[in-house]
Amino acid sequence: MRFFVALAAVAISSTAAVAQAVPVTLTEFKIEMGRDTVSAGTVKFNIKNEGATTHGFYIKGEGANKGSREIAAGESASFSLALKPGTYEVYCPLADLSHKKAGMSRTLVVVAAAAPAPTKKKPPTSQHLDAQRR
Ligand SMILES: [Cu+2]
Repeated sequence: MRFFVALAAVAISSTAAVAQAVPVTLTEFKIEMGRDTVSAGTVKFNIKNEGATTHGFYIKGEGANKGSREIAAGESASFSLALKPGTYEVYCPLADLSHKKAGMSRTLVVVAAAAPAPTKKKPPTSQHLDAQRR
């Protein structure tokens, strides 16, 4: 019986863990994001460089510290990472941060994921059982 309960819990948590996709477009010298607020959990950044020069995408904050490879003009890259609630800085790390200073900098806000619905039923206490028998 316990085995089945554990399986059900795994099924529920994997459904909830669907990665959220954030489309990102890089140009001179701007970062555009399809959304700038996401829920905590795994976030996948799909990055396209629509500019005329090489750019990159970096995210920093709340312990996260990760970036894409350098993305040549016209090319795309993507990466995923788990984010907890908080405020993150995203920017282009290239050219000694001169792209960032020129405007390739944004803020990404991660909000707490909605609390999962309670799934566990309290087992009836012996008192309840006694009451039902009467
Ligand atoms: Cu850049």
